[in-house]
Amino acid sequence: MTLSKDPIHWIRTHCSRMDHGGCALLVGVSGNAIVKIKGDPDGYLNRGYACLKGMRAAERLTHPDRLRHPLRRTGARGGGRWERISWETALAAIAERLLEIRERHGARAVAFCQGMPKGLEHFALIRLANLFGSPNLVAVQDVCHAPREITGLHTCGFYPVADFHNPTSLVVLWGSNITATNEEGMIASGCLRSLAGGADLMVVDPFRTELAERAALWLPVRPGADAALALSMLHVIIGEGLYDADFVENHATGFADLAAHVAAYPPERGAALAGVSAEDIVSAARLYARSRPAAIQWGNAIEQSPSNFDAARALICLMAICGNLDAPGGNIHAEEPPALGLGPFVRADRIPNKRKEMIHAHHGAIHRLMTVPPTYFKRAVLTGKPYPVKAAYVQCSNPLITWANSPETKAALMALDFIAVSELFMTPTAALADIVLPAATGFEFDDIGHYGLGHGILLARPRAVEPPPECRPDLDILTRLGAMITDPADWPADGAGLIEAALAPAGLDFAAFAEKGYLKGPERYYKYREKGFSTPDGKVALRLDGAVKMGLSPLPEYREPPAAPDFPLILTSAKDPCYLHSSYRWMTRLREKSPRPLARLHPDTARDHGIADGDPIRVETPLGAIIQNARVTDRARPGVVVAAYGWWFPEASADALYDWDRANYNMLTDTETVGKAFGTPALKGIPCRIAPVDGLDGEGARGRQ
Ligand SMILES: Nc1nc2c(c(=O)[nH]1)N[C@H]1C(S)=C(S)[C@@H](COP(=O)(O)OP(=O)(O)OC[C@H]3O[C@@H](n4cnc5c(=O)[nH]c(N)nc54)[C@H](O)[C@@H]3O)O[C@H]1N2
Ligand SMILES: Nc1nc2c(c(=O)[nH]1)N[C@H]1C(S)=C(S)[C@@H](COP(=O)(O)OP(=O)(O)OC[C@H]3O[C@@H](n4cnc5c(=O)[nH]c(N)nc54)[C@H](O)[C@@H]3O)O[C@H]1N2
Ligand code: SF4
Ligand SMILES: [Mo]
Repeated sequence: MTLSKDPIHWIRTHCSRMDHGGCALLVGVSGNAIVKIKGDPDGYLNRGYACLKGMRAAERLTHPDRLRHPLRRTGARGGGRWERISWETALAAIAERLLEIRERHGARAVAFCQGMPKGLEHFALIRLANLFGSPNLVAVQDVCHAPREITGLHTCGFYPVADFHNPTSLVVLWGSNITATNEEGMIASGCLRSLAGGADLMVVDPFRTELAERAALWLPVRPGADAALALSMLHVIIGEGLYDADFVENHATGFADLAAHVAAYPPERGAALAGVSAEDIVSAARLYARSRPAAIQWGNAIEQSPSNFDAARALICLMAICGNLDAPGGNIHAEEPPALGLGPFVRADRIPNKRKEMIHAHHGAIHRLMTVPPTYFKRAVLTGKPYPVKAAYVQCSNPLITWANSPETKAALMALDFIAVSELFMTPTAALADIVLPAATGFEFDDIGHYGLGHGILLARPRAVEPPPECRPDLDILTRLGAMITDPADWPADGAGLIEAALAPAGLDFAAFAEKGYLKGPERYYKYREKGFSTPDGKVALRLDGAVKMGLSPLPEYREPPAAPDFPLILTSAKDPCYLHSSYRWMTRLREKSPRPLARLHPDTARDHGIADGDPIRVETPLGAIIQNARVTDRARPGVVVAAYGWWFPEASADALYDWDRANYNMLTDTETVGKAFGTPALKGIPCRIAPVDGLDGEGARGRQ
C-alpha cells in the first residue's frame, strides 16, 4: 500500500469481488490510495467481521502487473504477443466484429459470458445480450445457485435461504463451508452469531471443517451421496412421526407418495450408500426434526453434480415436512426491498423468444434456467449444433480454469472467431482473447451489491478511490458498447445511469442509498398461511408432478455417483479461504498465505500410497492428471481426495498460458455426462486415483507435469 502524507479519511462501503460480498468495511484512504481496510462495527450483516481476503483486497488495485491499457493480440492466439491500443480503437474493433458476426450468422452466434455474479455488471451484461438479440448469456449458474433456486421455485415457489436474522435452534451446514466461503456473502457472521446465541450445529461434509469441529453432529458423507443421506433422514422422520403433521396436511401435496418412496431408505441402507453410520443418520434425523426452527445452510456440494435436482428436492422435502419453510430461523423466502425488477432491468421484453432460442433449450434443460450452461455452449461452438456460435464477450470470468473439462474449454475458445475479455489481470482465458479491456474493480466505482441474489437485501458499494486512468468499470464499458451495437436510446450515458434506474423504485439516488448503507425487504414469515405457496396448487410439492414433463423424477431419487475401474478413490473440492475461485493467485499477500495447491488426504490414504505431507502427487481421473501437494490430515474422510480448485500460475510464461493445465482441478472434470435439469457436470464426487511423483521437490508441481 502506498504511503501518502495526506490525512486518512474513512469511507464506509461494502466488500466486493473477493466473494459475493456482504461485509461492511471501513476503507481508509489517503490521497487516491487505500491505506487500511477494516470491518465496520456498524455493518448490518457483519458487525465488524471481515476476513483476510477482504482486509487485503486493496492490493488488487495497485499490483504492478495489473492490466492498465486495452490490448490487441498481434501474434497467434495464445502466443502472448500484444499491442497497446486506445479505448476508442478497442471498442470500435469489438463492435465491428460482433456486428459482422450477427450480420453473417445471426445474433445468437454471439455469446456473452459472465462468471460469478459480482455486482450490477452481471445484469447489465444480460441487458446487453437481450438488446443485441442474443439469447445466449453463458454463465456458471449450472453449478452455482440456480439448481437450488430453480428447484425451490418448482417445489415451494421460492428459493429457501437459511435465516440467520432470527433466533434458530439448529444450524445445519450441508456441504457449505461458510467460515471459508461466507456463502452468498452474508452467512458467516450471521451463522456465528446464531451459534454464539446457543443454536446447535450439525455439519454434513466429507471434510472436518472448522465449524465441524464445533458441531454436535458431524456426518462425513461420501461425496456425491447427499441425496441418499437426506432420503434416509426422511425415512426416519416420517417413520417416527417426527414431522409437522399440520403443515403436511394443510400445506403440502404428495406426502403419502414421499413416505412410500423413502420407505426404501432405512438407516442401514442409507448408511451403506452415504458412508456414515446408521446411528448417526437416526441422530441427525431426530436432531433436525426436533429442533424448531432449524436452518439448513446448503452449499455448492448439493448442486455440483448431475443429480443436483434430486438432491435439492430431497433437502427441500426435509425443510418442508419439519415446518421450517418460511419460518423465522428456518429457511425463508426473503422479500426484496423496492428496486427495479430484474425483468425490466435486463429488458427481458426485448427478447420474447429467449426460452426457445437459448442453446440449452435444445437440450431440454429446465426452461427457468436463463443462463446457458458452459458445457452446452462449448458443444455448440465445437459442433455447430443446435446452431453455430462464433464469438464471445467475456466479463468477470476465467472459463479456462473455472469451467469443467478445461481441455474442451481450450478447444472451444480456440475455435471461436472472436473473443473479447474484460479483466483486471492477464489470465489464461484473457491470454486467448483478441482484445483485452482493462477493468476497474471493487472500491473504484459505485455499485449495488446483492442485486438479484434472493437474500432480500441490497448493499451500497460507494467508490473509495479513482481507478487508474485507463481502467474502466464494466458498467461504463457496457453502456458505451451497448450504445455502439444496440439502439443507443436504450442506454444511459454511463454506468451511473443504470444504478440510478435500479434504485429509482426505492425513491433514492445513489448518494442517499450510500448514506443508508443498505436496503432490506420487509420481514414477513409464514406468508403461505394467508395466500398459499406460489406453486400451481398453493402447496409444497413433495411429489412434483410437473417434473415428469421435464423428463425428471417427481420424487427425489438417489443416483450413485459415477464409478470407474482403476479409480478407487473419490475426488472432491473445497474453496480456498484465501482466494476467490481462480482469482488473485497474483496477489502477493494472499499467495504468501496459500502458496500452493493442496490436495488433502487422510493419513491412512496417504500411507497406503506411500505419500508424506507436502509431497507432490499426481491426482488422476479418467479425463486427465494434475499435480498438487499432499496435505495429510485426519480431517479428510479416508478414501477421499479433497483437492484445491482454481489454480494457475501467474508467474509462469504467457505462451504456456500460465501453466493453466498443471494443477487445475477442471483438467479432471468431464462434461460427457451432465444432468438433464441444469446441464451440470460432476465437479464433486468423481472417481480418482493418486500417486507420488518422483523427482519433484517439496515445492511440488512447479514447471513440470
Ligand atoms: N471444479 C470446480 N469448478 C468450479 C467450482 C468448483 O467448486 N469446482 N465452482 C464454480 C462456481 S460456484 C463459480 S461461481 C464459478 C466461478 O467462475 P468465474 O467467475 O469464472 O471465476 P473467478 O475466478 O471468480 O473469475 C473471475 C475473473 O474476474 C476477474 N475480475 C475480478 N473483478 C473484476 C471486475 O470488476 N471486472 C472484470 N471484468 N473482471 C474482474 C478476476 O481477475 C478473475 O480472473 O466457478 C465454478 N467452477
Ligand atoms: N474463499 C472463497 N469464498 C467464496 C468463493 C471462493 O472461491 N473462495 N466462492 C464463492 C461462490 S461463487 C460460491 S458459490 C460459494 C460456495 O461456497 P460453498 O458452498 O461453501 O463451496 P465449496 O467450498 O465448494 O464447498 C463447500 C463444502 O462442501 C464440502 N463437500 C465437498 N464434496 C461434498 C459432498 O459431496 N457432499 C457434501 N455434503 N459436502 C461436500 C467441501 O469439503 C466444503 O467444505 O462461495 C463463495 N465464497
Ligand atoms: S467474508 Fe467476504 S465479504 Fe466479508 S471481508 Fe471476506 S471476502 Fe469480503
Ligand atoms: Mo459460485
